[in-house]
Amino acid sequence: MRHTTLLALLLTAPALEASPVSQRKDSSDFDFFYDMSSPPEELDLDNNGEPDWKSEDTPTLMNGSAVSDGSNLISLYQPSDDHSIFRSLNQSPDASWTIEIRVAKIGGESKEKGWFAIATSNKDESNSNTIFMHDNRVVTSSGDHLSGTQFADGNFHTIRVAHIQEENAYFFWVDGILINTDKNSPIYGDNGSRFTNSTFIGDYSSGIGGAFKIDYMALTKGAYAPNNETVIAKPEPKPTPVKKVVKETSSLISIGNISVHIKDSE
Ligand SMILES: [Ca+2]
Ligand SMILES: [Ca+2]
Repeated sequence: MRHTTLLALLLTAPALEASPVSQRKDSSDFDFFYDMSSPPEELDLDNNGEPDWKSEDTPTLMNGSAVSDGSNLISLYQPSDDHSIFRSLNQSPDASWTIEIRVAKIGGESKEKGWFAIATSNKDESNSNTIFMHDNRVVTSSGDHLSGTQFADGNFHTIRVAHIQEENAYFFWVDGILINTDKNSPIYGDNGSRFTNSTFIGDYSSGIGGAFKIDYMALTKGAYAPNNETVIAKPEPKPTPVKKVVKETSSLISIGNISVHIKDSE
């Protein structure tokens, strides 16, 4: 029997395209893990002689969590200085990385942008991205996700953000559930501004309110899905937003409609 036909078919068949987040990794295996048993702004896990994080308002550590009481204008961790742990991961627009944060809302009133957010931008990237936690939904540049879910129940919820090797392209999971349409459809950062090489975590703008506590923050190089991943079939995504470039100023940046003053690190 001749196998030429089969071989020809195999050679001409389109290759199945692997998802950019086909690989999985548990956050306990990430490169850097901050369990809030000691202040992250005092730790130097990458041994570069600089604190890995900074905090505009030093959070209170209680029972292994970092607590924000909701009274601070800018709360918790902002690696926007040259030596921060976040900047060790994102040295080009297409650098891939993953951040996972486990957080609970513990009181207060959510504001129009929710009670907790993670904003990120790679070095020299043309735009930035934010994921907002609301009491009953999650919001990204792609719209509302997991609507009707109770996120203000006092329990911990796990947010994972993965930047793949494509400028402005992200995948997100909340409590292990993929919020992208599928594993080949990135959500594109469309924040209307860029703040190259930085991330802002927590209550960093006047549009975010409420008290929360962070159980841990973990970061790693590479884009990974969580081990406990759930992928739910969803309707077709909205059209990909047009990427916009807005120049940043030296000391005042815009995140969406919100302006945030950035302090230089000491
Ligand atoms: Ca360091
Ligand atoms: Ca902890």
